[in-house]
Amino acid sequence: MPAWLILVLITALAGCSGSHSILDPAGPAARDVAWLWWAMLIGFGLVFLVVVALWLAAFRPRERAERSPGQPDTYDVERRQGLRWILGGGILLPGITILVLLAFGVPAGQRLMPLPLPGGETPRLIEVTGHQWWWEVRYPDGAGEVVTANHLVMPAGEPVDFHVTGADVIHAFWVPRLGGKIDMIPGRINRIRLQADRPGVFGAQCAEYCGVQHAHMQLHLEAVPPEDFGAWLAARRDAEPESPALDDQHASARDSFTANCASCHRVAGLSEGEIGPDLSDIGARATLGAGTLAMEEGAIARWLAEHQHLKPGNRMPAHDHLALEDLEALGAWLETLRP
Ligand code: HEC
Ligand SMILES: [Cu+2]
Repeated sequence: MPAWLILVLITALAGCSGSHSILDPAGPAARDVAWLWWAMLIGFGLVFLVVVALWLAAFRPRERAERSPGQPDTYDVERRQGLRWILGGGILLPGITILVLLAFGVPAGQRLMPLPLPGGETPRLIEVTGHQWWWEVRYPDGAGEVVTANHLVMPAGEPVDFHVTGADVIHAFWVPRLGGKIDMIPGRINRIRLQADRPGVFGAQCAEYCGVQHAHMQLHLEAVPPEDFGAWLAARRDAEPESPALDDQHASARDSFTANCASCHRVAGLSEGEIGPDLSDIGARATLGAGTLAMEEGAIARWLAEHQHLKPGNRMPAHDHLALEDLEALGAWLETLRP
């Protein structure tokens, strides 16, 4: 094989792995979808080759037999043959193909549906709401609801039901390696069941164009061992709203938050704003701005100062009226918010 061809193949196949690839399934539903994809690729590849072969054959110059008396008109014979090709290749073959696809596709779709489990138990429920341009994630739980944003943690090795909706326009919830996708429609709750075989981090992305920052609407999804999941949830449910021993700088940053930010953002025990993401555990998140920035020291301050450049048009107003030091202090205090 020539070197360039190997290079092209490697480059093309590189798209098949990675955090957003349906060809690298990590759960039962996604595995069905991947199988269906390969079956369709191979099946339709063969159909394509046959059609091209027939098409080339149709161009082949043919000798026309002279019509001799008593024999049927060659025109009639050819017409009857042509009709057979149309009925066979145009109606029968697609009909069979569609039936075969349905035989595989319907069970695959069934797996994504939140049907009753054989044991009668109900899977854990996670509610996800799409906003322009961020994800709200809620864990309804008898012991008290936990809310977070742009970061979804789920137990691995067991089915989880997702109830999704949209707050403003239509978004779509898609975790390529686990299965999906499903529309998030305002005023309506759609349901999908996903399962991660093993712990890991999986990319998720809004899959329905929802405005200028649609591309910056990523969700960091993490599957953890079930016992860690319980601890993750409990830490957030029972989080102390605030450490009483705030130093002066953090205390004044908190006051600035109450004055400038609290109307839009919730911080458990401090504010109840609902227009922007819940910030109660912002210091423990993986990203900022729905995947726009990686979380690291100083990242929140950078987001506060530059978010309209990093994610132009996002629904948080610029805070140009606050001094850079104030934004830095706000960022430093927000980084301490972790369970
Ligand atoms: C008018 C409402 C509004 C106000 C006021 C507001 N924000 Fe926001 N904020 C938002 C919205 C909406 C987003 C989501 C932006 C996006 O990612 O598209 C956001 C995002 C954020 C994020 C990133 C959150 C995440 O999950 O990645 C931080 C941090 C933040 N805001 C902090 C602040 C601070 C600090 C203030 C006060 C100085 C403030 N916000 C004032 C609406 C607001
Ligand atoms: Cu979108």
